[in-house]
Amino acid sequence: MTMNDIKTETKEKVKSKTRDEVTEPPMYKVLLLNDDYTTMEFVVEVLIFVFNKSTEEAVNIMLNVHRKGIGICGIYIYEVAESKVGKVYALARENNFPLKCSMEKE
Ligand code: TYC
Repeated sequence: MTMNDIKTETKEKVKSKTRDEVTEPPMYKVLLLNDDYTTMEFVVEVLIFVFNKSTEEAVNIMLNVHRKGIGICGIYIYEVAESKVGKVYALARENNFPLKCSMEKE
């Protein structure tokens, strides 16, 4: 192996590492679904507590879901989206609301 071969190999390794580091992870939309029983107040609280929304943003998202049937609460990497969906279900269950939430690859 010549010095040039080694240089070329090293450059290739650096290049592919750089490419890996800039590759963005797949993102997931967390969706909230409307129902007739969950209170508006509870949905707003969930959006503030789980999705870190301001009161104004939370009210807008909740009303959008209430009117359209479904709405986006946020877009996250897989693990974060999954954790937020889990938190929504835990809170809904504790409070006896049938609130539904899901995630979808962007
Ligand atoms: N439709 C509910 C009501 O009128 C409010 C609501 C909004 C429920 C958004 C769920 O994801 C939801 N009380």
